[in-house]
Amino acid sequence: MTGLDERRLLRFPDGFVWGAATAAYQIEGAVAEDGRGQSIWDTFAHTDGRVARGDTGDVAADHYHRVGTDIALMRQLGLDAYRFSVAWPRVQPTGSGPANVAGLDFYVRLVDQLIGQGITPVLTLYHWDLPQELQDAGGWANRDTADRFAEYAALVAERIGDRVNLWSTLNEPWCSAYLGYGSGEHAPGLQDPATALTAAHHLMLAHGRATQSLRASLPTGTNVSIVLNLAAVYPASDTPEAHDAARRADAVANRLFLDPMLRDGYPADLIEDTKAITDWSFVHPGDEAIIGAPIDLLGLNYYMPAIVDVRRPAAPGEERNPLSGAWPGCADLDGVAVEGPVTGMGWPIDARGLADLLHRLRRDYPPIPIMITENGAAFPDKVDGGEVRDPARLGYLREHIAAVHGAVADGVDVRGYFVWSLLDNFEWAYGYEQRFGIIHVDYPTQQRTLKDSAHWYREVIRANAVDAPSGQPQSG
Ligand code: IFM
Repeated sequence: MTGLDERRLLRFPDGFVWGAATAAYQIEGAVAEDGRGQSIWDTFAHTDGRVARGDTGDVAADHYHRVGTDIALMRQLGLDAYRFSVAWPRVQPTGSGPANVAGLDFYVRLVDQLIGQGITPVLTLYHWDLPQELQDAGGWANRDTADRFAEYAALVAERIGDRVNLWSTLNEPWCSAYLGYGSGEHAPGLQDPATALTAAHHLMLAHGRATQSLRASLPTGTNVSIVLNLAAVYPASDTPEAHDAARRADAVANRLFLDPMLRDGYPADLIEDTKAITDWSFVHPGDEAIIGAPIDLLGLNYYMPAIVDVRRPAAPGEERNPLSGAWPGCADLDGVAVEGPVTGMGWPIDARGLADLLHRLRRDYPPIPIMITENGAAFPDKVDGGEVRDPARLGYLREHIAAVHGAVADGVDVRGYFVWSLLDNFEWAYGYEQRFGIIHVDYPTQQRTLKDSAHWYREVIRANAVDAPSGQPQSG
């Protein structure tokens, strides 16, 4: 049953944008074509033991060669907008110098075809595929990378700035900095909390510098944004210690990114909490003003909540795990598992975190339009008789879209929602084992099959409404 339950419709405001998102390395393949250079993810994926089963993005969903098919599918779904990322090593194979015309032209064709089909292109400049040469010079631990990024942004803007109205600088700098340089789960695979914080600052500086260079190159009225995966952090109990643990985790996961951009520089408590690992001398006078260059919209990616506490022995039946190096300065804190449903990634399913984050952004920060730029879930889907039954994903999407509706009804300025992801794809260190798509990809044949969730999402888009999860009152 993939239609909407007409008795339970929660309608969105006119003009609400419905989309789907992908990222270059996760879907494109064609890693050696048209002059593309090597990225840190090519290196990482080809290093033994880094990615499950030795999977790589060499072919992925072969989107580079199947753009026409994929845009036809987007059209079939009725998408208003498509969020994609540009691969930096296609545009600048070594991370600096003039544009590689053949590589950049792939995105020109993509954008033109999208527009031709009435689908609004939403462009992200950096979704983790740093040119390898820049990594060889230190990657995001090297301040110069921020300047290289601003130059790259200008090259893309000069070529397609007249056709794309919504630009994001970075996707999830949390992941680039903390998974890349803290826990080492992502490329380049380093494990050092001080370097992770350094990288986080240089990424934010890169965002600020790129925002400046985009403003100089893009037509007036073009929207510039960043995409953050904010964490919905909750204390495991009502003790002062658990509340303090949540404050600290919130500082590294959220306020480090939000405050210099939307308020007045890095939070004092964050600097105090992390003084044992860094003196923050990587922040130069004037940096925070650059990071605070005005943006037009904030992209929010949400998947799951995080429950934290100070380290203590687990109670009977309680599951605790030390917070990984992905939370710099939090080595003495635990993540606490809560009972309840989880996705194929083992991620808890709880849309409350999304609603709380949206309300919190409105409460704690100056007014800014928000777009849900990613939300979705991986489950082990199978094609059966030409169909893919994915009720768990459909339920996840329904619950989260309803949470967005609730926030909109409460006056939070949310302009749109993008499902992650359009297609099954290369899920980073998990390889192809985890399927996030609403469209199934059979990798050996590259056959695409719309899952039930895709059929349902088409109805959501058509109705500009979601059917409320059962048990939730209809609110109009
Ligand atoms: O696949 C990723 C995406 O690249 C960034 N956000 C989270 C997704 C699911 O892990």
